[in-house]
Amino acid sequence: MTGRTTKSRRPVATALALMAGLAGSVVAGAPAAQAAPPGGKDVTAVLFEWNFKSVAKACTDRLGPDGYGYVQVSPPQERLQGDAWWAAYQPVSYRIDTRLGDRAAFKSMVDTCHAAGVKVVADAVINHMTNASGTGSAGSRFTKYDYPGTYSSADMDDCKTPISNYQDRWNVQHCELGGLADLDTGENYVRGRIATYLNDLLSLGVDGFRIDAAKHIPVDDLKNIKSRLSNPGVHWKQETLFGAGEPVSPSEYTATGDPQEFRYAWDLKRVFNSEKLAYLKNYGEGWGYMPGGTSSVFVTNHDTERHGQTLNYKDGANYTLAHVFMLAWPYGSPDVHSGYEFSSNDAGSPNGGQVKTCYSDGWKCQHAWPEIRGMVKFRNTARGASVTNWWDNGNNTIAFGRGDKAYVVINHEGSTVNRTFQTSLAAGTYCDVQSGRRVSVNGSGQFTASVAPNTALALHTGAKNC
Ligand code: ARE
Repeated sequence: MTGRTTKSRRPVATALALMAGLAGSVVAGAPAAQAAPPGGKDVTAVLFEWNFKSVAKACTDRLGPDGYGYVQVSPPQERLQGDAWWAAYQPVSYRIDTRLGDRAAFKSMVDTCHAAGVKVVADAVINHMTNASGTGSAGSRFTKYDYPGTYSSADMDDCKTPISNYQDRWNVQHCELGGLADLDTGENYVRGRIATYLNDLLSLGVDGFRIDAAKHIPVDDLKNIKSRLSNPGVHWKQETLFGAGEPVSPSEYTATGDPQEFRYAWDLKRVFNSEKLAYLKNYGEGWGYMPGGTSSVFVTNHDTERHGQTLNYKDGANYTLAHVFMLAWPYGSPDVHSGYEFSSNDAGSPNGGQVKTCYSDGWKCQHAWPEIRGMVKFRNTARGASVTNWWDNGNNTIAFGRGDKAYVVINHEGSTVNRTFQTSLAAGTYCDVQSGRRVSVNGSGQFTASVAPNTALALHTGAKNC
């Protein structure tokens, strides 16, 4: 694209109109500028099945410098043995010792990430234990329902059969998710034991949790557990899949923290694959989603990238541009999933979780993709600024500003768009963090640019020079 200053010689009336335009009327239906989770930098990089040593290096080399607020690590508690990624979701004990690293490696990672200005979210599997027997990743012998030193069969929930009816609250919250031994989180000992595990993680410096299978835990049980923490206000993101007509609603979980809004990711796939980006003008509460200020969002996660309900890394520009939109749009707190190539759904991460370098051994490093990482500081710079200056072509090219802080163009058409865009940015030269080229905004807040097919252009006041 070429950015050049257009000399505007317009009658006063138009200039006044332009001034109004400059003010950038807030776009009706767009979400209000959302509150951030603690710290003001609300983007989380989910380094899925990365070992802790590699996470620490990423914090120093990439996540801190790029402005990520959080890194999320895979479940650190003792798990089933074996490389399959889903072994992590079958706890054997709450000892921190897996293929990803032991307690010392975990603590070192937290300290290193903190030194890089990145907070740490731990994926916490507290709804259940295993659907197997054997020896765990830390050497603990166990059988289903009996986990010596952690739980006995007396601590398991009343229903010993798999969940069979998502229309039945009791079934969903007391039976076994996929046959996994369900903990009786209504019981005092279990609540205390879970709180002890989470407090142990907090003592190692953890700043937040992703509560796995949260909808299978009554919200009152989660409230009780959270009340027992050394930091009851800890960042608390909850995996709560929306289900039409289901009695357990994700919005119940705003009582304990940030529920994840899965519809955001499911609908993004549909819009980017087969509908019109122009429909995104009121994306968020305007589409019936939960309030953005307490919602966690993503383009994909480790389940949905395998099961097809969302876009995934195999979807090319649709996937990349969906991230550009998510990070530019003021709804929710975004997770950027960063995983690895997989040909089978069970395949565990390469090299035992060690990342020698991005883009090798199958590591995808989405968090480091230029189109994505450049939008993290865009988001941080635009925090608190509402959507302004929305424009679309009625189809798959959209553009919008974030007050006088930022402006983005997303061209999901098959042809180049070349036009003069109206922003609320101050005059000056900006770095397009998508292409690395300079763009000049004139005194009327306008710039002219060509944006190639399936690319974006993104300017913000924190990036003036490329
Ligand atoms: C499964 C079986 C085990 C078996 C294992 C290995 O349950 O018995 O031993 O496979 O063969 C992940 C995998 C599971 C795996 C599990 C444990 O995805 O296949 O177990 O690890 O190894 C529901 C829940 C939601 C859950 C999804 C998968 O509501 O919380 O199902 N997602 C989380 C994690 C998963 C993880 C688990 C939970 C378990 O993100 O990675 O499982 O810890 C409707 C409902 C949704 C429901 C959805 C699918 O849409 O509205 O709520 O999601 O159906 O059932």
